[in-house]
Amino acid sequence: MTELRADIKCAIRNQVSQAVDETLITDIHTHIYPHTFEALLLWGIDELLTYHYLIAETMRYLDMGYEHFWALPKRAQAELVWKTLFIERSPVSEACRGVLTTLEKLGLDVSKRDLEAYRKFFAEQKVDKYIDKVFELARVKCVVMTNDPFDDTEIGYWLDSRQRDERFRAALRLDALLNSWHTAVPKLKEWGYNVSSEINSQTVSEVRRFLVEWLNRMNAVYMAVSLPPSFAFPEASPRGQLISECILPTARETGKPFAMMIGVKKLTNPALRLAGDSVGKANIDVVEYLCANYPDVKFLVTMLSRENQHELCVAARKFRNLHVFGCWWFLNNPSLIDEITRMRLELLGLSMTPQHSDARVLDQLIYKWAHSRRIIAEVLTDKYADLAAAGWQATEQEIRRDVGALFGDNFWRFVG
Ligand code: FIX
Ligand code: ZN
Repeated sequence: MTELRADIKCAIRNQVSQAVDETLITDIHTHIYPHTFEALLLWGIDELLTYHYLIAETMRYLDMGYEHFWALPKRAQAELVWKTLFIERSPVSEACRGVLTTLEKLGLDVSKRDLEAYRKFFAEQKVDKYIDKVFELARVKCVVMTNDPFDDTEIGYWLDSRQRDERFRAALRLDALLNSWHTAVPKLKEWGYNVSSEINSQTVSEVRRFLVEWLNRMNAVYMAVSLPPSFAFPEASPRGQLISECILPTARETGKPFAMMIGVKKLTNPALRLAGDSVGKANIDVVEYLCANYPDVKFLVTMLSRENQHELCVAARKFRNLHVFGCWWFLNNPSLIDEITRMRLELLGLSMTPQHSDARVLDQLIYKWAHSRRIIAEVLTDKYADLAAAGWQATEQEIRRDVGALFGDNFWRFVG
């Protein structure tokens, strides 16, 4: 194989960078909401600074009790994070860097390090126009939310038919149903579903009615759940029975994928609350079992452990009803996005969705996609340069086609 001339690689890099920068993205997993969901939509500098990733990083430096921190007003928490992670030390972590990228892309002077000036800018923003600005800066055309009918606040917005913004698509999140059945039962009963703790035929039928009714109410794109490293299936547990008798038949009946986000150890440090979750290697056999035994069900899968990534790619090579997505949470860092994206392109070609943002704060769309685009563009440049070195020159149109596939077309094609 001949060595590629530097000017050809440079031309490829320019074509790829332009395609990656200009292609509008479908962000297939986030925790953001339209402004009609009011306080559920988090945005602005104080929310950016109190992102749970940054709280975990801040508490590493403080002797302060966790409860003392949580008792502080949001602004005081943000000021403490700012002082600890940005002023007293250089903000080199990915989550810190993300705040700076966001401020810079919004046109604020990061060199001034002036938190009050940044607060003034956000205070001047009108939320509906600001959403437009963020989507435009992030070049995101659509996000899929995380929508939990078991959340006492969120359910009200759905029953009140508040979802009006087509840029925000719904995903029916089922952690309460599947991972906390004993708390789900009384709520389902209160809502008029004739269930009992025993998962008998009546309960199965009523849970399936609940699923279909909420998939329809939300016009949800998929059903989703986060699962521990110990996730097993089949399993003689409420979760095992509910997946087997309710989720999978509903996925088959409606054609809606079942998204499994596997490997999260919930509340390893409960005092950190949302920031207290950790990671563990899961058993890929479970993913392979589900894909093999339910070939007519579509599975969206992301795994939290770096050690699961290679075997997940291999599993996806075996099962076309398995769509791999994202560099989730603790994997959403430049060094790991690079490693995982290269692995996926080398093993799966373009048949996957390389990234989602998991944004919890609206403005994070700006940095999470700016950072990921840069890495994905670099990896794609190398791959197209490898092709060119063998004499295969991808055209600009072909590059744009491929990038569109990675940034949403594959997802929508898989979802159907
Ligand atoms: O289960 C999930 O959707 C996780 O992404 C979240 O629980 C987690 O807190 C997060 O936001 C990670 O980025
Ligand atoms: Zn998430």
